[in-house]
Amino acid sequence: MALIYEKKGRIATITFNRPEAFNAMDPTTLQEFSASLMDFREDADSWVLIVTGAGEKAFCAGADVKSMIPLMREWREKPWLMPPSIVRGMELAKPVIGAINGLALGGGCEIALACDLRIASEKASFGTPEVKLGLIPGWGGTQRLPRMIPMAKAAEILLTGAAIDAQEAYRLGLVNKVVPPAQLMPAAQEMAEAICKNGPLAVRAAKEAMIKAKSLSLEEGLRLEWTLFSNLFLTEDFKEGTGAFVEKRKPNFQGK
Ligand code: CO8
Repeated sequence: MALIYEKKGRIATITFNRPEAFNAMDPTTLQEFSASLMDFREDADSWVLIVTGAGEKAFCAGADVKSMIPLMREWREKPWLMPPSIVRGMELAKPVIGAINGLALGGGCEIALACDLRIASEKASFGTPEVKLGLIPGWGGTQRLPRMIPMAKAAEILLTGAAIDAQEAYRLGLVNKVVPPAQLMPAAQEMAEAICKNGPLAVRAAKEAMIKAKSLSLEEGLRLEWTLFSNLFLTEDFKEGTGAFVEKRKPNFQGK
């Protein structure tokens, strides 16, 4: 299996599983990735997604240069052949945690950047080597990176194609924490569980407000926040959360 998609309680996990090719994304993996994202999006019982790679060497070395890149070239001339864009698939209301276990290069780095939170193994590294292939990132790298780290560092990564290690990524604020390899999945799980304790509709509203803030004026953003805030008063989760606080018990959120 090029990709493993599992669900346990409220947490779903996608694992890129082509260790023989540094978990590079071939057409099958891309299709399975898109299908898993769509399933997670529609599944009312799955609240948080963790994305990781099999083994300790690679999270994902990007698009498979041998099988995927030629196909992408074909799609350029026949855009109707394009599968659902992974970028579109990752525009999820629900939170996504990247558990970056090793090399995250090209499209792999871009998938990591599209996650809301990133936990890196000490063995992780991040880079956009597309320029070495005569390409540029096509899954959001040129757009997300300069919005996430200082422009000079983004330019260094995007223009030289050289990767940065996990500690440098942490220093730049690109990852939330760096942990030893054995601690990676437990740390991602712990973060996912912490999120799952909260009202899921509130978590999604917070994510929406936060992401949209980047392309709105402060005035527009404050109005959006007020609309999302006001809408949450109408939810069962709001009644449950406030009721549980007053009754000094744990809330039992249903996402309604
Ligand atoms: N594609 C295909 N095969 C790969 C890839 C890849 N991206 N990465 C590694 N492999 C394969 C190698 O071909 C090799 O296979 P084989 O043993 O059959 O020859 C095997 O993995 C081991 O690789 P190396 O021998 O090169 O091992 P090293 O330890 O020397 O190096 C690296 C590992 C650093 C991962 C190196 O292989 C490398 O640089 N790989 C290419 C990484 C890269 O350039 N990624 C960017 C690809 S382009 C991209 O992602 C664009 C995304 C945007 C698309 C937008 C579409 C809409």
